[in-house]
Amino acid sequence: MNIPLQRIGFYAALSFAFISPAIIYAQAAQPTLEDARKFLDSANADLLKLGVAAAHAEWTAETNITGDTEATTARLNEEATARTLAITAESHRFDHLQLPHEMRRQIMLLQVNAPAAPKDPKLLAEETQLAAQLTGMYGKGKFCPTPDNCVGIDAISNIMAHSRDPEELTKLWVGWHAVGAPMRDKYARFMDLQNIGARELGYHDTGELWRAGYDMTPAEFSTEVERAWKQLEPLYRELHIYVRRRLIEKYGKAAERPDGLIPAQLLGNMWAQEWGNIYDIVAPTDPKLSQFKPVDLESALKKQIAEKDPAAAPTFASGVDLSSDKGHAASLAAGKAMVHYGEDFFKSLGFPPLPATFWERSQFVHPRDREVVCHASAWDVDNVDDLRVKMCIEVNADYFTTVHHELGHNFYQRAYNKQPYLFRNGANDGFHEAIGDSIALSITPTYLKTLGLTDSEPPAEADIPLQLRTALDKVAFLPFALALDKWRWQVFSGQIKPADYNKAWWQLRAQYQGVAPPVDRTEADFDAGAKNHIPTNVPYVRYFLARIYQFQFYKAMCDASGYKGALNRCSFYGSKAAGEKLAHMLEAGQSQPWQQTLKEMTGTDHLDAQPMLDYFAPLYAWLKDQNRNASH
Ligand code: X8Z
Ligand code: ZN
Repeated sequence: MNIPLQRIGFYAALSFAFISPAIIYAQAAQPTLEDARKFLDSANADLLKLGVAAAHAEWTAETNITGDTEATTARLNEEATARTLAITAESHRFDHLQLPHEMRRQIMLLQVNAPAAPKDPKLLAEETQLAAQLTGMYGKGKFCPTPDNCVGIDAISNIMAHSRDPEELTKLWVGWHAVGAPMRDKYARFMDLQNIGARELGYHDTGELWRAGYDMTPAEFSTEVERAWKQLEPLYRELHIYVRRRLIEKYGKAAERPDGLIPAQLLGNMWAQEWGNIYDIVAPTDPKLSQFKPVDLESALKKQIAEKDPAAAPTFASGVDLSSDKGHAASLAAGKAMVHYGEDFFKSLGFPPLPATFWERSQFVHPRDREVVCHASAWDVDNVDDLRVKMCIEVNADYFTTVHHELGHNFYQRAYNKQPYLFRNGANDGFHEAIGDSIALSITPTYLKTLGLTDSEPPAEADIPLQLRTALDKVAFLPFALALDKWRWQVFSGQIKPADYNKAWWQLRAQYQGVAPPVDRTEADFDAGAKNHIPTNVPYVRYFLARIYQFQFYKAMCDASGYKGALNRCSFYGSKAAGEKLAHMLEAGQSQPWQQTLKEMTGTDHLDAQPMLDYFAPLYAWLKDQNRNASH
């Protein structure tokens, strides 16, 4: 769903409705409480109904990219957006009416979640077509080293995670980034059209509209984000200095730049957003620490899945053609087995199992016969219980986390399904992104031992290797998320012009992340377009918030479970008390300001990096020590 703000990584149905003539007629007179009630009842009912229709089209398009599915999605979104805009405009009738706070909140949410799209039907149609095209272009993106050998982003990501050949990494990086270039002009126009819509809604630009959805002013929100980053930046800096040095030790000149930046292709991930895949390169060398290796989750999962499920076993056997019927069935069984680990965690907290339809309707692996959007997402197609994931699962550590992440969305969606439609959403979008991750933080060695995925439970001295492995994913991500949306906010505000898209992209990535592209880039490239959330127009600062919230939630659930030790060793698996706490937060949806929901969950009413800093405190001290010693 490509309607700005409504289009989120997991599926949330569109907000739109039509206004009944009776209500329009009533407009002439001073509206009453009864008018407002009728308006909201009708809005909630219509939004739900039309949202479901749009969701079916969107699901079909993303699991089968063709010109036809793309056109149908664009048309449905166009219709949906037009109606959403109409109902949003209509809601202003009640701006000055005294209303019970629940009704006032629904109206407020309608207004701040309005789509950034022009009223002019021609321009609106153009915008929705561009949105669908850009999504399709990314989904179909491939790198073809030779004409008969093309690879998609999942296969490339797999190679980048494991390859230690700088030339191969550069080739893959450059090859994939070519998907961005053809998007550039379409993207520039798409941004202009959204801004026309945002201005019609009374905002300076779409970035400001996006930042208006946090129960505070857009300016206050920017200040909050900056404050949290300042809390965490010193930790990131130490990590960056340490990792850069170890990469230079490994790769020599290929990793060493005089400007102190790290070449982005060397960090184990196409966007250098999470660095856990290069743990082996940066692992502590001190034998007291190096003897404790974090669990090799990929091998452990493959072994256990093959043992438990004979149907999945051929996935890991050599010589099995995974595109054969047998091979494909095995991949599917392995994908489902991965999802069962995640479901099992939620069940252990007291949540009911996923519905049977989840297992029938989800896309767990890449289908053999068509193009699909592989980027993981979680859906609730009927906004009640038609939960699904859409992924191209492979058995590895990254997907193990992603499975928990996506199920976090699904369990949230189901938990708030008793709320009025306008409240069926995360407390804010950062909450939605944080739920599954806060569960995945419980994947400790103790938990893995419970599951039989490891037989050793390392001692306290092993915390540094493990913390480093976790920080490479969790901490390294923060400035990436920030740079991405700073870029987009500046594009929306006009501070970055299309002629400077790429220059500004790399300036921000250098400034926040301290990374550089492997080869010189020009304005013939459009590197932002090679990251899913740019062409699919999904706001990204939500993931920055989520990285921080997840430690707040995790600590709250650890406390509820009665756990007393060091935070990073806590697993609340099996704790009904933690589950109750979580369920209470999820059920509230967006029915109250997120600050209140957070306070009920954690005792704090603001984004707070402290639990994350506490979690990584031993690592921070260790990194400073390493960096100090190295500079002597
Ligand atoms: O897009 C996602 C999820 C779906 S909401 C798979 N994530 C971000 C990304 O991949 O860039 C999760 C972490 C950050
Ligand atoms: Zn997500």
